[in-house]
Amino acid sequence: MIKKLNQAFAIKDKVEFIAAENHQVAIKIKTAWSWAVIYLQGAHLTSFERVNDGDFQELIWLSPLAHYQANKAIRGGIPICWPWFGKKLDAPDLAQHGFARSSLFDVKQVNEMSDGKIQLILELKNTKESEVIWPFQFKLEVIFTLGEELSIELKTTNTGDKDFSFSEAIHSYFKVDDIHQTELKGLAGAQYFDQLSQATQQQNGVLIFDQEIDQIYQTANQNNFQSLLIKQQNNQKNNINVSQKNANSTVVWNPWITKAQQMSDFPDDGFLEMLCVEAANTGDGIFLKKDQSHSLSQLVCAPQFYPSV
Ligand code: TA6
Repeated sequence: MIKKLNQAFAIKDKVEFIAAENHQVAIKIKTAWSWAVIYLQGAHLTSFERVNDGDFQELIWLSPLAHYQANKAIRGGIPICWPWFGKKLDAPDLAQHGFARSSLFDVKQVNEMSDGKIQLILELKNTKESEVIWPFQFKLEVIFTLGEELSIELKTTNTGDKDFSFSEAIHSYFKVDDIHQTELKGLAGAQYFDQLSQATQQQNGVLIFDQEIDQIYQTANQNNFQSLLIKQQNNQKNNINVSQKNANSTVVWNPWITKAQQMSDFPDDGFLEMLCVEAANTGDGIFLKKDQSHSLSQLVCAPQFYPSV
C-alpha cells in the first residue's frame, strides 16, 4: 500500500508515505517553513512544526501514551469529530465524536502549489457499514494546506437524495509551555455553555486555566476568519494564533488532573502542556440538501514566525 501511495503521490524531499506507529500509514510533509505528520486513519494530523533558520516550534500536543489502534482515535494531534460532536443524543451508545476520526481515509490529491505550500485532500465516503450507523450518503474531504501556516478545511457534501444535518469539530490539541501561564484571548463577552456545570454563562475577559475546563463558546458563523490567541505568559515566543471560519462554536477543553488520570492514553501530568481550542459546529449543526456542501476551517500560525507574505 505504501509503495503504491508513494508511486502515485510522493513529492521528492517534500511528501512521503511511511509506516508509522503500530504500522499505521502516515504522510510526512516538509515545506520550506514547516514539517507535519498526518495519519490516514482519521485524517489525523499529529505534528505541525514551524521551522525557521534553526528556530523550531511544535504547535501541536501529542500524547506519548497514544494508542495507535485500528478504530480508536489517536490522543492528541487534531482529531476530526464528524458527523456528530460529543455524544449522539438519539444513539448514546455510539462512539463519542462520530466515526470519521477512527475511519481510514483515501488519498484524493497531493500537490505542491506555486507558492511552495503543500496541499493534501483526504477523503471519506459512505460505506455499507457507515450507513448502518448513519443512514446517509456523503463525501467528507479533509483539505490540509501546509506552509507558514496550517490550514485545515472539513468539506462535507451531501451526495445522496436524503437531506441530513451533522455536527463537527476540528478538535485541535495545542502545545503550551505551562497551562498555568497560558491565556486564551478573543472570547471576551461571548456566551458559553459549561459542559461541567450545564449552565450558560458569559465570558468575562481572557480565559486563564487553573482547573478542568470544558466550555462551548457561541461564535458568529461567519465566512471570514475570527482570530484567537493562545498567549504563553512566560514565553510569548511560543504564542499560537488560531482562527476559524464557518464555525458556530469554539470549544475549549483541558481535562486537568482527575480526568487526565482517568485516561489510559493521557499522561497524568499531560494537562500541564496542552490546551484544546476547537473550531466546531455544535448543537443542531449544519443542514445539507442533496448536492449541497459546507466547509468548516481552522487556520493556525506561530506569530513569532509571522507569515512573511
Ligand atoms: O471537546 C471537548 C470534549 O467533548 C470533552 O468533553 C472530552 O470528552 C474531549 O472532547 C475528549 O473526548 P475523547 O472522546 O477524545 O476522549
